[in-house]
Amino acid sequence: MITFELSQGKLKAIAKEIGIQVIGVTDAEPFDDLMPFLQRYYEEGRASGFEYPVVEQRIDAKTLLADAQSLISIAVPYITQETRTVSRPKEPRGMVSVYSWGNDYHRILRDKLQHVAKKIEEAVNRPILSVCAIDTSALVDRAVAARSGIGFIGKNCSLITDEYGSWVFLGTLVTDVIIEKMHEDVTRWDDCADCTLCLTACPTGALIKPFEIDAKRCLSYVTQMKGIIPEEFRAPLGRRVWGCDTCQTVCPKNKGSLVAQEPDFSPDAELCFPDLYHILSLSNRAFLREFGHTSAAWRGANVWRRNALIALGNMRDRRAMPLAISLLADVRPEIRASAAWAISQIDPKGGQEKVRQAYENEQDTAVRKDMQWAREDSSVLRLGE
Ligand code: B12
Ligand code: SF4
Ligand code: SF4
Repeated sequence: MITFELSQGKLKAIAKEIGIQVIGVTDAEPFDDLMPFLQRYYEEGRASGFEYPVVEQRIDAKTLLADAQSLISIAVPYITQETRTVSRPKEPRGMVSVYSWGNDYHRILRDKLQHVAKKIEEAVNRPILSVCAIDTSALVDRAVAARSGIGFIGKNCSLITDEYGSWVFLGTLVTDVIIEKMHEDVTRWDDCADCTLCLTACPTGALIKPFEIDAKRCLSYVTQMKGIIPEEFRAPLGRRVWGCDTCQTVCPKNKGSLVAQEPDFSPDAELCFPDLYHILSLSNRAFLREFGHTSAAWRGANVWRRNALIALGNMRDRRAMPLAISLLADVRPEIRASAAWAISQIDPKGGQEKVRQAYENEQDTAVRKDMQWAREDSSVLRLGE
């Protein structure tokens, strides 16, 4: 017979007091049954490189806290009423994924979890041990959340809550307090039933089968990767400059979901649909000043500049030609390559001579590959229509 130090009722009361809408608990037993699933993900080369690299540590919260007894999982919604009504600018703009429209969630969830820890300490009347795990820790946040009973795993891989759909951030408080669970430790997988909308809608086929992703094909990863974007992903990127929401926007489980009451996640239209010319004009410092408070800045300004060029290419915006031509001489290879590609989409005949000249001076083999088209007979060039 287990003696709980904290009842589920008391934990729910703490959550309510702090303003956490979705909370669950599981014990700190390792996630042994997740191991083969994770191993396959790494071995098949589907990992993005952003995941914690040691699989054995990912399934065991005791690597974060040796005396761990319970894992408290929270889901914090980020779609506010303003998110739904934010006006989409008419002129061509880039698109940022909704999860980055407000302030960086890492700090917000950490504050909430630390507050929970403090309240638990008061409730159990002893010093407690606890560690916050949000996104960057070894834990697989979705697996912890699912076993805690706060939602189900969708075929798009997302953790989907009954109240807020998948538009939630996840965080875990690992603690040495023995807490009464609110649900059985059963991961829900069946709620999608026979729906397959996300699998069909994914622009790159990154959802290789239900519940399984090839992260390297996911456009969210592609917008965050460093270097030159492989050609096959450039057209599917469309106007995306950061993240991708397609497999969530098509999901019927997200229809009619409740909205968050979190001022930190209120959107700023300039940041949601950024002016691509403005992005290309920003210095590193200015970029951080404008975007540094969001979760979209951690890879630096350069991935944004590169993505902005790809987006301008996809929009076939002729006004971008002088800028794209000037960027053929940029010091960064991914900018030169993306500029050459954008020109090939917007006005290949008009830009051919400039790109051909750039090719002659180009030392980088990968960039040369993206300029190669300009050496072809101009009568066979695509017009970008
Ligand atoms: C690396 C990473 C990425 C990579 C890879 C994504 C991926 N699906 O793995 C990239 C850059 C592509 C990415 C994209 C996104 N990400 Co991300 N990402 C992570 C990170 C850091 C690790 C993910 C990981 O370990 N993947 C490995 C795979 C195998 O695990 P998983 O998909 O996370 O979860 C699977 C297992 O848990 C399994 N599972 C669960 N229980 C059980 C039980 C058993 C028995 C078994 C066998 C399996 C199993 O089911 C899940 C689906 O397959 C997590 C934070 C964290 N530490 O967990 C955030 C995280 C998953 N990302 C998040 C978000 C918001 C996103 C995006 C929506 C952002 C965007 N709009 O662009 C997209 C969504 C893409 C998608 N469809 O998954 C949130 C997800 C919130 C939610 N509601 O699910 C997380 C949890 C961050 C957070 N703390 O809030 N991400
Ligand atoms: S985030 Fe976009 S690219 Fe990634 S799996 Fe979902 S729909 Fe596909
Ligand atoms: S779109 Fe359909 S299959 Fe995909 S996660 Fe939502 S309900 Fe499940």
